[in-house]
Amino acid sequence: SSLGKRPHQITAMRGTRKYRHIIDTPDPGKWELAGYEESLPISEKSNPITREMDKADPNTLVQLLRDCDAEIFQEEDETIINYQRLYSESILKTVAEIAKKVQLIIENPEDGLIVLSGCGTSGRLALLLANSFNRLMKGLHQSPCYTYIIAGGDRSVVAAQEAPEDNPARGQEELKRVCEGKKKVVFIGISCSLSAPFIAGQLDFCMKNLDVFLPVLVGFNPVSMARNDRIEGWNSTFRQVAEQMQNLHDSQRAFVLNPAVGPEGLCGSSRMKGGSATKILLETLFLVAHKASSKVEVTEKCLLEILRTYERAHKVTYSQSKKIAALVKQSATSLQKKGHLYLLGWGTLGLVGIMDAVECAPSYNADWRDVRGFINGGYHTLENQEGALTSLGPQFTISHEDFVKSVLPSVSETDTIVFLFTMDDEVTEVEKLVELVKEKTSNIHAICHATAGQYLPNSTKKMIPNPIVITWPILFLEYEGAFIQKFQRELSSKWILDTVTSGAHVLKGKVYRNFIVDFAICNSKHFQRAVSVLQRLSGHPETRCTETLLQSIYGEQTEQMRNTEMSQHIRAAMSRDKEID
Ligand code: S6P
Repeated sequence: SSLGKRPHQITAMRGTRKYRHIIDTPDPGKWELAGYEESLPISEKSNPITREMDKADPNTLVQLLRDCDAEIFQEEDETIINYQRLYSESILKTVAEIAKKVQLIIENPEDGLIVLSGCGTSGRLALLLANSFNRLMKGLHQSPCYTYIIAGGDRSVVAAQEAPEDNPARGQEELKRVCEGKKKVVFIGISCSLSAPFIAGQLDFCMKNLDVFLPVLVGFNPVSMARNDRIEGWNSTFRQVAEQMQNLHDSQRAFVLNPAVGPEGLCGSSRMKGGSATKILLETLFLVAHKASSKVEVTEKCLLEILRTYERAHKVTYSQSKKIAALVKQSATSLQKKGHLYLLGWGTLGLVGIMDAVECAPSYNADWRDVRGFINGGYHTLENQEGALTSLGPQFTISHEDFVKSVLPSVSETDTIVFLFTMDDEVTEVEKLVELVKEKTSNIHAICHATAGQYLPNSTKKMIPNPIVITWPILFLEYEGAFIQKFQRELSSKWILDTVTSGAHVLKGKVYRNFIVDFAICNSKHFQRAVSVLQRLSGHPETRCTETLLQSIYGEQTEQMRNTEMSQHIRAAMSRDKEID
């Protein structure tokens, strides 16, 4: 019945839009209606847009994911459930309030620290953002005051380690370690799905030490949808922690920053929209905090100006949809033929490539060698705290030299290589590497960012026949302008690569409707997701689906294992290679 009312609701909603949008933001999705997959948080719902993506061709796939990404910028619709969204007043107000607290740290860097923490993609983004803003500070001759924590340590930056996110005690230990001796700490805990125990532990610790810590929770579900199952070895659930945080919100002793951005295009894949929204939200927040410290008042207008540049980036990026689709197709062909996809990036775009590559293993049960990312200068350019990790094994080799030495000799015509760079990088270096790769495969692609007036040299064009060249307008802004431009390029590359890696796996047959049906169960979130996917596909109740999953993990011994801890199920699942397919 509520569906029947949709046309009116859409008209009403159009009338209430507050901002002139840069992209055509979609009308509210069916997922916003009461009753749509009611028991699931937004981050785990299946997006109605991509319901039939498993049957889509590359062009359609790109359009569908483009529309899902556009939901990030959609406004709240008071006629439906009233989720707060990126542009909602409540969110803008919270961003401004947190920015003021961050500003205090920026102005007193000796005693203070801003800590960004996350698991998986959220942890990699913590590294990327902390480094960006430290660089911004150094450029202003200020002492850098950002740092990051990633569950599992730096090795998780370049290789997926999904298990450490289940450990709240480790989260606390890490937090205590990085904050030692600091008098004021703004702690930003990122958990897109409001679920990671590692982050719950840290927020809990902050709330017990409010004299030093200001905890901020960033994610994309309402608090009432935060995960509520027992955390092993811990006495509260994520939801309880989030509720406590919410209670401290009004007195500004803690903040929850959680706009809804809609379900992921691929069910539960929070690396995609969740990751992009994290980047948009936090970069905006820190940028205004830095502006404020140079005496520019933080106003809603100033926040909106920055947010709009990201909305513009969406439009600019997806104006290349045809070429992106060609890259999706080529990458899928490589993966289908048991070939590889290699992403060779310069500067922070190298990290964006690594981020996308690393997630293919846990997301699609892919081999870590299937999709790999490399960065010029390796760990030196990555600027991670623990320095070079190359000695840990081949999975940890990430420089272009490593690629040339240990991967290139076996590259063949079945492999696809993507170069990721900006026209401000040393294009001659790019050409040198293309020259080497060309001897092995003709499947050479590029994502290249230019500023209006910059053109790719003819010599490069000859080597890379059909590059995706994204030309950005010149931003006549003060010092921060250059950073905004860099952030846009990173996000644009992320959007393209998310689409390429996800699209390629969809075409490879890893997805049924928009459910990933072949993924590795490496943590409790994956276990629950597996049960929930089984439920939605079979229509059977939760208990029966849990039973089926346990059977597929333990085979004969299911009976004895039924009452053991979740961590045991995960260990057992990880020692098998087949889970729910
Ligand atoms: C999701 C990705 C994961 C998540 C990680 C943290 O696509 O595979 O690595 O980033 O599980 O998730 P969250 O919801 O706590 O940010």
